[in-house]
Amino acid sequence: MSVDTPVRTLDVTRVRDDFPILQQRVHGRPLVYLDNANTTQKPRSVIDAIEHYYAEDNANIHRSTHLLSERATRAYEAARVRVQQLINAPEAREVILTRGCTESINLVAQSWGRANLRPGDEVVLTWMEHHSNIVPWQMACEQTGARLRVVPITDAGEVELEAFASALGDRTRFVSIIHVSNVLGTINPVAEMIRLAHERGAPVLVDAAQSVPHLPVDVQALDCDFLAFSAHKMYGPTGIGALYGKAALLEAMPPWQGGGDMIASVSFEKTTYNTLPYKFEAGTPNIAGVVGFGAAVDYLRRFDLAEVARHERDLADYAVARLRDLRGIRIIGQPRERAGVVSFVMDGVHPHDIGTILDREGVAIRTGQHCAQPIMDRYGIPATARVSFAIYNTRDEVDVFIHALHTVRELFGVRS
Ligand code: 7TS
Repeated sequence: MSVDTPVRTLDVTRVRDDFPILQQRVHGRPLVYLDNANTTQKPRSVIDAIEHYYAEDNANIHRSTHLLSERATRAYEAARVRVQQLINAPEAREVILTRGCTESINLVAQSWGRANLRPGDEVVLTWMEHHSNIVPWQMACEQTGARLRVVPITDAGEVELEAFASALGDRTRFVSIIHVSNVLGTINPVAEMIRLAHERGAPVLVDAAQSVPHLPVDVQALDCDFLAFSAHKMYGPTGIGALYGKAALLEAMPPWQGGGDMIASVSFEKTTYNTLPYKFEAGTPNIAGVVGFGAAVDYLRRFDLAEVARHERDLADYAVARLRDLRGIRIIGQPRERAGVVSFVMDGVHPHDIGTILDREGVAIRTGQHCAQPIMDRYGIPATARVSFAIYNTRDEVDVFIHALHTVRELFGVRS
């Protein structure tokens, strides 16, 4: 599909037909898939694009002169342009294709971080980061003598701008913040946070793993310096993702992995590096994954992302309202700006037991710490149960989920 295909209105029944996996039953029940923050399902167009690539075009890219290699290279670079257009990056060379959000953040921490952080410098994060936006910075801090500065969150699960501003100071060298929390659902005011960080001269990375698939994200409007996200959370394949970076910053950064394709010339005395974006793409990449990523971007761009965001917010609000009707449920986080993510705990029942029983009812959710242990510590809980919505979910599915929670309560003898 061309990226110029007109935007289609969100007709969820039709959308569901695009996803073969949703048509099945699990444990004899229709599948209700509410684990989309973990990974989303894949539409037929993405599955077909990957199959077509292997059946028709498979070859290595950027290397050979034969036709298949030309086609593979074209498909790979066309996907980069689709990603560029999705996030409104000024140039395609500012989009580095990586293994995913985690690798994108590690790239910045190891390349920018090791080159620029000095003893005593501070890297500012929030308390609601995913481990993949904590640990890479801890590693860079260990290597350079810099340290983390963590902005607290409120009971509602929000970052207050005053708290954020007061964490910024003369020692702030870098800011790395989550756009949408994968646990609390909070949409952070990142544009304002970026403005405040820039006033201090600190570049900002936005962890957009949970925002790019669910709301309009425009890197020029945000003025972020880096943006990291994964294809598999936006209807694309696993093991692929992107890092956007402003060209001037990327140009100044050293490569972080060496190997084929990232060089201009190599001798035992001296190696010179390739231009952007290839400087950061060492070795044969996941070409089929990138092709699938491009198809996923095409799929997403068929819709008005503001409408998608409203749909998923509606499902979250509906789930919150229905959960509030149940006694013994505590919802973790009540942010005013919320995406389609709701975490909760139930008195007397461990989240893992909730997950197991819901699975028997055909309802797939995630339970545990969601790779965000500091949030669990913040709320004094070991784990949560979490529902997270995507474009194909419905209010009827929320009803099935709530009904299944009644089964959990009955099995555990929790009084209604
Ligand atoms: N950042 C955020 C905000 C995330 O939610 C995740 C994954 C990542 C980074 C890492 O993405 P990856 O594709 O590189 O692994 N979040 C989740 C989740 O909520 N449940 O499972 C994975």
